[in-house]
Amino acid sequence: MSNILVIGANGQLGSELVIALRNKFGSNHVWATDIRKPQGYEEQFALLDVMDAPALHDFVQTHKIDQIYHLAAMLSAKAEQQPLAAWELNMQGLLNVLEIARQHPAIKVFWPSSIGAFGPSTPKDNTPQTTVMDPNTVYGISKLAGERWCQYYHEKYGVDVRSVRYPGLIGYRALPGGGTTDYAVDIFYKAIQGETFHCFLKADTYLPMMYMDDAVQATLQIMAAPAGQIKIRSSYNLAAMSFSPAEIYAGIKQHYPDFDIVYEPDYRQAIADSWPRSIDDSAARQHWGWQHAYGLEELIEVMLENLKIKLSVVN
Ligand code: AKB
Repeated sequence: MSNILVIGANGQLGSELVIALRNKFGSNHVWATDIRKPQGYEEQFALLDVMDAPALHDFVQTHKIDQIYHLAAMLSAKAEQQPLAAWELNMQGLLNVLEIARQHPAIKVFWPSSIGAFGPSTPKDNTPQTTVMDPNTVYGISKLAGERWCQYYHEKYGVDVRSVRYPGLIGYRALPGGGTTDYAVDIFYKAIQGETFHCFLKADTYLPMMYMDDAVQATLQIMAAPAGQIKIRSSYNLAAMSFSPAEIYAGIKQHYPDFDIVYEPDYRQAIADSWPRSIDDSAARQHWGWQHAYGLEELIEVMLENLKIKLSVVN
């Protein structure tokens, strides 16, 4: 039985992935770690900073860890405000994890890349797995460099590292923080709370997106696949749907006819404009059987249903 370490477990993806990993492997085999304690009681939680390499090393040895999900990172919009801090966290954190995996060959690593690794010269529609990548955000540069490091550690040292390029992730359990695609989560809160939504992207800005359950399934699936099926050791394109603010607004408005939106694009528009509109993820589908379950309609249904419950509990 595996012993699993999730780094950055309090984040939007981490808080959902920990639940899924515990369902699969048993609670006492999954350590959730972060630099702050989560709200409420949490079993098998430890404070751990990925930047503290000796502490990370001790933790891995003490708990006989053989799978690491390294999710701690600064996202695209926030990273533009603190470029050097973002570079330090996003790069050194990954290198610390890869180094531990190099020293402990039994450890399998998951590390998320992103559509942010693409850039303005990348073909925007049905973006191929292998193509021009010229990211012009700090986040994107760190993701592209991270992909190269993953492939390097795999080829030079045999590290079993696996990665996907997530699109924007949308879930109801935890809020995202500091991303360019975060609007697509926030819009649901505003609709349910009866407020006008101020959208920081233009109405027609198409971006690749994914419901959180699909993202979690993809993560479990790529990590469970036999090593021979993982033919790409930088990072796999991954897709489910693409939509614009105008489209998701129209879908939500069918449930909340009085819901209003105003478009107030800010610096995040340039980030979104540098990213693909849609992604070709056929390699992930062929190599390890990836399939998504949620499109825009299903996403809207499941988000509204669950957020209504969540917000009525909170209020
Ligand atoms: C962001 O918007 O920064 C992230 C991402 C697409 O990687 N959600």
